[in-house]
Parts: sequence; C-alpha cells; structure tokens
Amino acid sequence: MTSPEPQQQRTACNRDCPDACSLIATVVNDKVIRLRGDPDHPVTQGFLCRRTNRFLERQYDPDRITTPLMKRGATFEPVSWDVALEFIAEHMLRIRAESGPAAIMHYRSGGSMGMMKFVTNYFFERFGPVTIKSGNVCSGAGDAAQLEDFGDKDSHDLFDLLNSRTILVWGKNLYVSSVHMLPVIRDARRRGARLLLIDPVFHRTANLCDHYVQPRAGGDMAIALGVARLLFENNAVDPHAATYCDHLDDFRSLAFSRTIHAWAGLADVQVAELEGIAGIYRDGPSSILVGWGLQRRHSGSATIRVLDALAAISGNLGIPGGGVFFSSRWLGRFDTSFTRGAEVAPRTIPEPLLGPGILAAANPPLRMIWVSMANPVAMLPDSLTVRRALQTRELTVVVDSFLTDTARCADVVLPTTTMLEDDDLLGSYGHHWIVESRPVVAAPRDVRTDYEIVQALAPRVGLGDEFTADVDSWKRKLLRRTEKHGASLDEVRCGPVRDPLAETTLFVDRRFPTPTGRVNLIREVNPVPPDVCADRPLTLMTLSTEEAQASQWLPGTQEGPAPAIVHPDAVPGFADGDLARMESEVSEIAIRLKFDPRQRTDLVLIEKGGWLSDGRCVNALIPARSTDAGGCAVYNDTPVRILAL
Ligand SMILES: Nc1nc2c(c(=O)[nH]1)N[C@H]1C(S)=C(S)[C@@H](COP(=O)(O)OP(=O)(O)OC[C@H]3O[C@@H](n4cnc5c(=O)[nH]c(N)nc54)[C@H](O)[C@@H]3O)O[C@H]1N2
Ligand SMILES: Nc1nc2c(c(=O)[nH]1)N[C@H]1C(S)=C(S)[C@@H](COP(=O)(O)OP(=O)(O)OC[C@H]3O[C@@H](n4cnc5c(=O)[nH]c(N)nc54)[C@H](O)[C@@H]3O)O[C@H]1N2
Ligand code: SF4
Ligand SMILES: [Mo]
Repeated sequence: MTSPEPQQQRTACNRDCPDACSLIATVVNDKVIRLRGDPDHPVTQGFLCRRTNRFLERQYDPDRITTPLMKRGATFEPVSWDVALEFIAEHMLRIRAESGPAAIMHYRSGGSMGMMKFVTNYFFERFGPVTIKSGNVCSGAGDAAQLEDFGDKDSHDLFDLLNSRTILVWGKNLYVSSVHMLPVIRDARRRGARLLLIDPVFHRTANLCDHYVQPRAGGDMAIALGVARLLFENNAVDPHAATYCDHLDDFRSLAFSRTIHAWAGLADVQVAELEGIAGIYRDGPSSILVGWGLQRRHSGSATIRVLDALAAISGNLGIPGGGVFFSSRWLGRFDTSFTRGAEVAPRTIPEPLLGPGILAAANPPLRMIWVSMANPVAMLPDSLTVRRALQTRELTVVVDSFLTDTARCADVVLPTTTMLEDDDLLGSYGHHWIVESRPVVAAPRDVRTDYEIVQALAPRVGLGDEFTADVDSWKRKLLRRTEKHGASLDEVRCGPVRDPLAETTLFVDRRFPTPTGRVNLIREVNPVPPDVCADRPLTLMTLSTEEAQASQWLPGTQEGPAPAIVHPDAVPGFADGDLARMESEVSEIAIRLKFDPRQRTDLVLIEKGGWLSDGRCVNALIPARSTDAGGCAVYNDTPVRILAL
C-alpha cells in the first residue's frame, strides 16, 4: 500500500447515518491525507458532512487506543493480545460452565453500520446464545409503527421525492442528520414541490421550507388528527380508502373525537395553521419525511401510526411521490440468516433500560458484558446507572478506538480499527444503495477489526472452525440475496450499486403484507402531550449536532459546561452566557445558557452525545423508560428546571 505518489482509493463511511456515503481517500505513504465524497455515487454527489470532512483528526488523534488495556486498580496498563484474550476466554468458559451462557451479555450499537459486525453477533450466538438487547433506542418506535400499519418497514426510493408535489418534513433537521437529502429536496423544489416543516425546534431547515409550523413538543398526534378531520370534512379522503384500509370508521371517529379548535389547542398551533397543513397536504402527491426525534417520546410509536394513517386515508400510499419515509430497509438487503438474534437468545434486556436491567437481572445474574460499536454510558438513558452496571460486573470488555465513558468502565479494552482501516459492506437506512468499505490504510500494529478479534478468540473458547473464513467469503454470504440480480461482490467492488430488489414506490397494488392485506389504521390514542410540571417547566430536547457523530467528538471540542439553548423568557433572571445547573428528576449537570428568541419558551435544547467524564452527559438527566411500542428510548420527554449555580 505504501506509495510516495498520491493514490485515490474508494471506500465507504460506516457511521450510523442514513447517507452511507461512498468516500474517496487520498493516500500517500500509507497515510490518508484527504477524504472527499465520491462524485460517482448518486446520493453522495461528491461531498461529505462536516463531521466526516474532519475525520482525519480522529483517525490520527494521539489519544487513540492502539494496544489492549487491562485494568490494574484504578488505571489501565497495556498488555499483549495473548494476555488479554486468554484472560477473557478463561472468564467466558468459567462463567458459562457455572451459570450458563445467559450470564454473559453482548451489547452492541451502531458505532459501525458494517454488515461484518453481525459476525460478532453470530460469535456470541454460537458461544451461547447469550443475553442480548431488545428494542432499539434509535428507531424502535417508528419501526414498530410501520410494521403494525403496513406489515413492512421500508421507504420509497430517495429520488421518488422528485415526484412529490408536497413534502411534509415532519420533525427532521436535514442540515444535520441527513445532509445528502438536501440536493434531492432542492431538486424537488425546482420542479415545483412545496415544503412544510413541522418541528417544535427552530432550525435551519425551516429556512429551506415554504412553511414552518412550530408546535408544542409531542403535539404531532393532535396535528395529524386535526388534519385528518379536515380531510374528512372537506371530502379530501380517498374514496377507495375503505378498500385497502382496515378500521376506517374507527379512525374517522378518532379524528372527530375533538373539534379542530381542540386539536389546534393540544398542539399549541393556530386553527389556520392546521387548515394550512391540510390544504397543502391534500394537494398531492404528498410524501411525509418523518424524523427520528419525534418517536423518542412516550407515545412515539402511536405518533408515527397516526402519520401513517394520514398518508393512507389521503390516497398517498402506493403512488409515486407519496408514502411515509421513515427508514429504508437496510438490513433486509443482506442475508443475515446466519444469526437469529432475539429468536434464540435466552434472555433480552430492553435497550433503553440497559442500566437498571443489568443490575436487576437474576437467574442467572449478568456476570460479564462485552460491548462493541457502542458507548452506552454516554448514549443510553440514565447514564449513571449504566455506568454502575458496567463497573460492577465480574468482567466488562469494551472494543473501541477511544477511552470513552464506557471503555473507562471496562476491565479489558480491546483496540479496534477505524472506518479507514476496516473491511466491510454497508447498506443504508436513508436510500437504496450498497457500498463496500475497504481498508485504505493499514491499522496500527496492535489494532484489530471486530472480526479479527472474534477470530482470535474463537479457538480459545472452542469455536475454532467457524470463524476461519476470510472476509470476502462472509461478504459473499451477506450478498446472497442480491448477487444474481446485479449486486454481487465483484459488482459492489467496482462501485456503489443500487439494491436491485428494492422497489422505487412501495405498495403499488395497494396490497400490504399485514395479516389482512390492508393498512391497519390506528384506532385509539392518547393525544395529549405529557404535561410539564410547575416544578420543572421546561422540556429537554437532545439533538444531533453537525460537530459529532453521537458521542464521537473531535479532539478538544468538549471543554466547559454544555451549551443549552433557550428562549430568553424561559429563564427569567438569567442572562445570555450565564453558567447554570439543569436538573431533572434523576440528576443534574452544569450548562452554559445560550439565548435564542426563535425557540419556544417551554423547551431547552442541548446536543446529544456529551460525555460524563467531560461533565456534559445529558443522558445523566434522562430516566430509563421505553416508548409505547418498539422499545425506543424516551429521550425527548424529560421535564427539567434551570437553577443558579
Ligand atoms: N451530524 C449528525 N448526524 C447524525 C447523527 C449525529 O449524531 N450527528 N446521528 C445519526 C443517527 S444515530 C440517526 S438515528 C439519524 C437521525 O438523527 P436525529 O438527529 O434523531 O434526526 P432527525 O430526524 O433530524 O430528528 C431530530 C429532529 O426531531 C425533532 N423533534 C423532536 N421532538 C419532536 C416532536 O415532538 N415533534 C416534531 N415534529 N419534531 C420533533 C427535533 O427538533 C429535531 O429537529 O441521524 C444520524 N445523523
Ligand atoms: N439524549 C439522547 N441520547 C441518544 C440519542 C438522542 O437523540 N438523544 N440518540 C440515540 C441514537 S439515535 C443512537 S443511534 C445512539 C447511538 O449510540 P452509540 O452507537 O452507542 O453511539 P456512538 O457515540 O456512535 O458510539 C459508538 C462507539 O463505537 C466506536 N466504534 C466506531 N467504529 C467501531 C468499530 O468498527 N468497532 C467497534 N467495536 N467500535 C467502533 C466509536 O468509537 C464509539 O465510541 O444514541 C442514542 N442516544
Ligand atoms: S456521516 Fe453520513 S453524511 Fe457524513 S460522510 Fe458518513 S455517511 Fe456521509
Ligand atoms: Mo440513531
């Protein structure tokens, strides 16, 4: 690989992001000197987001872990791989023999979205099966909603938005979370599409849209039901809706259970705004781009179900330019049948309840946990309990490249590759393209991929043969579904390939893979957003930032108390820039106030991903709770108050 001449090498971004970009790395003497977006990928379109534009600072951060570490007392000491793996293997075998494999947990998240990471799942399934998580703190509520309503969780092709006359951007900050949707949206606008943003938080996406509605947080169900009522009243419901929807009369009754005034009041918007949304939405084809933030609430799943119902009754399903775009089916593009997950796990712990769940696990208690692709202390609710749970196991192993809040709780930290050193396949949950990631530089000598780690551990725990296959063999296995249709490994190696089996428009025959073949319209909801108490009058919103991928920040960016954005009227007696404390029912952190008069007076906004060790961990304030369905975390329904230091 070493060459003094600049080499251009294609790989892929493996971060937990809907865009799944194709990257071009410029490499000189086995060092990446530049990263840019692949101009030949129709979604990447030659540009990258801010956080990956600066990825080389992370790649070459002197704080990267480059050797296995073991805890001795309160500090870590470097050890050899042999010592680390022997120590782990001895514990795994002993704990399994004494307590059964359920006493071991493998917890993983989305640090890399690479499909090869499922081989680590498989390793623990073969060794156990062991305890794993259930639910999904990221998208569980919305996924469950769409499965319930449509029998599937997938979306139209990204470029089908070009067929929309109207696009409702429902709680989504395109400039931060989905930057590669922006060119498509701009193109749709040039073709005459109108855009409306519904989001309690003011952000830049509002300026891109023709209309902006700023409801109360959690007011979406009331908005959607108010709009549904207006569609019924104005004969704007698809006359054939009853042929492909179950429970149409029940849904109608639900929409008529309150007056338009009452719906507007619940959402804290004007009646004219509801009428405006209804007027625009009925002028289809209309698509709804549903964000992920609004389903991270108590009623998150029911909320997405009401949006699904709105699309169904208005005739916006099964037509180009319509649909409810939540996530595309990235996992389903690949053949992961070698691992069966929760089907065979002896026990699952709901992901949002990981901390208390580990502590409460009995028969057998959880004695060992292996964490990969994740920083649960910083990223899961009730961080202090997650930390305590990890610190108090007999053995906690963390595979990461940095000494995160989670790695600090470990007994053994195993250093792993970055996306520029890894070898993998990627789908996307925001579009239908498949890309291959290739190591563009060698990893530091003592750094291993997750697969190499299980390969080295397997013979030590009696699983020799199954993990000897090379990466390409696994990739071929993963591509078994699509290889005969134009997405074989050879084809993917030549450049990005659209999943040949993915449809452009879903449900064109208006048949749905539900038990009845029709849309399952929601019948009952509690549309009242949770009340803030007089004690804690502000709702905490935890948002993605351009500067980071979840808890993966650039070096030196996390000094001082976390900035908290509020409307000046939300904190009487404080001035812009003041230091303060923010307190929830669970805990408190120090913050620095930043005034923004464009925000609602009942919200406080803070970036997600802060670390406990930096005093910036917002998840320390958030109680461990699951959403109404799908096991998502309730990240955005926490009442807080702001107090003087
Ligand atoms: N830069 C950056 N990009 C990221 C990430 C990151 O950390 N940084 N994270 C990635 C991950 S893990 C994911 S899952 C995706 C999605 O990442 P998210 O950041 O979850 O994505 P959004 O879909 O933009 O959802 C956030 C939006 O939801 C809005 N929202 C919150 N509550 C409500 C509500 O009650 N009603 C309405 N209408 N809106 C509400 C917020 O105001 C915000 O604008 O993006 C990925 N992209
Ligand atoms: N308050 C609040 N909390 C949230 C959210 C929110 O909106 N608000 N959003 C939630 C969402 S959407 C998500 S998806 C989760 C994300 O939660 P996590 O996935 O736990 O978050 P990351 O910070 O991305 O942590 C991933 C870790 O994996 C490491 N890593 C990267 N590549 C690899 C690899 O190849 N192998 C291994 N072993 N490790 C690797 C990184 O260095 C990083 O430390 O956070 C959730 N937390
Ligand atoms: S994080 Fe997302 S937008 Fe940024 S380069 Fe990676 S895939 Fe593309
Ligand atoms: Mo996520």
